[in-house]
Amino acid sequence: MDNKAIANILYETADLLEIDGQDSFRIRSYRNAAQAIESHAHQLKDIISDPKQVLAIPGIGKGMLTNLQELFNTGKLGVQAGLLEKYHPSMLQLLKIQGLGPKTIALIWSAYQVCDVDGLEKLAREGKIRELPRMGEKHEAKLLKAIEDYRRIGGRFLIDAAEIECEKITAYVEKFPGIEKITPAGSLRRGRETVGDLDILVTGEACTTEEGRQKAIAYVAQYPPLMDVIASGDNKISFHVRNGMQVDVRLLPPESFGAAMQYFTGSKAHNVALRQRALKMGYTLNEYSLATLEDEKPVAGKTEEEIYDKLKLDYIAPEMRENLGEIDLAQNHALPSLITQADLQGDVHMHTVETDGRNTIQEMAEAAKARGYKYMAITDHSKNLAFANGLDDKRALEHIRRIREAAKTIDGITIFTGVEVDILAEGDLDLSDDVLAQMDIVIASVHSVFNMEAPKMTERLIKAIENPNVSLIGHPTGRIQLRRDSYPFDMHAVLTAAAKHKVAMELNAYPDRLDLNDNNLRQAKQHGVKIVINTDSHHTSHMEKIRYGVLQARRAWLTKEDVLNTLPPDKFAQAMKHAW
Ligand code: DGT
Ligand code: CA
Ligand code: CA
Ligand code: ZN
Repeated sequence: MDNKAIANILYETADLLEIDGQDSFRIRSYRNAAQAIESHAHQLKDIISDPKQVLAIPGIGKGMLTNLQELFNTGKLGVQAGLLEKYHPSMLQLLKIQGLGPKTIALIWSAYQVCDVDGLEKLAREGKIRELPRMGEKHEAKLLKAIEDYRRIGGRFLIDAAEIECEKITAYVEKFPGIEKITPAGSLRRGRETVGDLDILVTGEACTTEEGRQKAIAYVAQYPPLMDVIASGDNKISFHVRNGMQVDVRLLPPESFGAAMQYFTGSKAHNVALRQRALKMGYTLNEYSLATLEDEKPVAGKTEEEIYDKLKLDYIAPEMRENLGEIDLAQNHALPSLITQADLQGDVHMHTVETDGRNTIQEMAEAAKARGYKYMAITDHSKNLAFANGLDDKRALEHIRRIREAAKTIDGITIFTGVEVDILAEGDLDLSDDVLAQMDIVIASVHSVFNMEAPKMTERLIKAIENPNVSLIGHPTGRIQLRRDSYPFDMHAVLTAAAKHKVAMELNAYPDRLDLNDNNLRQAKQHGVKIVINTDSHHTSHMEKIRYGVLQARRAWLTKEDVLNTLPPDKFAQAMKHAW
């Protein structure tokens, strides 16, 4: 059990306690502990035998220590198990519906014993929600709208959540004897920003006979977080895990593994185009092999590479397989050389304890250096973000002085001074120009007043771009995945202005944001606008999220040349002053 898994159990317990109407102090203690463990530098499993070390973690007291010891000794948390027995696990699903809190869920449960989305919708349509205390027709209508939204985007998961689930299942399945390889396919392998269901492919000696596969499937069916089996067949099992995610596990003999990887990675559109090409060349292509049409003799199937090769195509990276022209490029040996994580030389959007971050300048710099970066930047918030304790002119100047001081004490990495300055409603910036002029990097972002007509929002963004101190626009569309849409604006006009003034656009790699997204990035490239991939880290542990940004950049076919933070430090610094 790693820290993330433990944190998830504690978060879930807190939600359940809240549904159960327990006192807020107790609930908070679980959330605080979850947060502390999630961001703790050491794995709890390595220190659990030493209570002193565990108690030294802020937010963990004696009671929580007992819980954690129980968790490690028995693999279960009694409190959580008890609550899950009392309430159905699908209640946790209801928490994902906008505006539906644990108190209301508990109220509905006590009145109607309903704890799933379908049941809830039925109650609302029958006018039964309005009859509850403190509820009315308005609440009921709002709930129906929220259920509708939930169904539209719900059921999809952020890429990091899908990845974590995939890792957990992999760790479980690989313990089965005779299983040699377990790989994600589907949208997760293509790096899509959200994932509908998980497709996991498994191969090895155990998958070569019907009997072996049945045994392996029976083992998968015992996966502890499994909630219900949707379907189970000769070489496949589909099930739900507790958070509602569907997982399809398929078992293939080694000679078919490449064909299955190709088929189940998709996308569907890419597969259809590829199969048509195969047919024209006298082959059939399915999840078992590429075979001749005439006598169905397999000519490829063990690896994806040999399939593409037999179809006279260069190997196409999974992120490009969306049938957007990649097959033609592969035929003409003209595929772009996609950016990789190793190309990145720095991460330049980071917050510290000075505003709403959790680590100091030194800690962030050391962490960036440990990742092998040549440079990084500290870019704390400006005063408009009062809840984040944003900087005014005076504090901003003091802060850059501190950043310069810190830079003197750390070798081997360039620390740029910077700020993430708010773009105010009229397009003015939240710090004075002569303060901004002293920064190496100025990220300008919208953090408030999202409800604006598109023309006004477009003007607002362009005004910020025209400020000569601005180096790049942070999370340019403002969307929060599965929660908040982009604010409306004219992307074409904004990108045109950005190209004219040589202001870069951020690809914010934080999985909830991924902003710009793959489509926007492609558009930015067409306009000649350069990209900076950043994590917007508020904690040293966030820096690894850079890879989700790289995946989106690859989905947009970006190369090293399109991304400014692949440049060496001096060239990058010039680029932040419009020299690119
Ligand atoms: P998702 O789960 O909605 O995020 O998206 P995918 O791409 O993972 O889609 P999924 O799970 O329905 O199917 C996995 C892959 O299997 C898909 O990318 C391509 C392949 N596939 C599924 N259905 C078909 C089909 O009808 N024809 C072909 N050629 N391939 C299919
Ligand atoms: Ca899928
Ligand atoms: Ca699937
Ligand atoms: Zn921001």
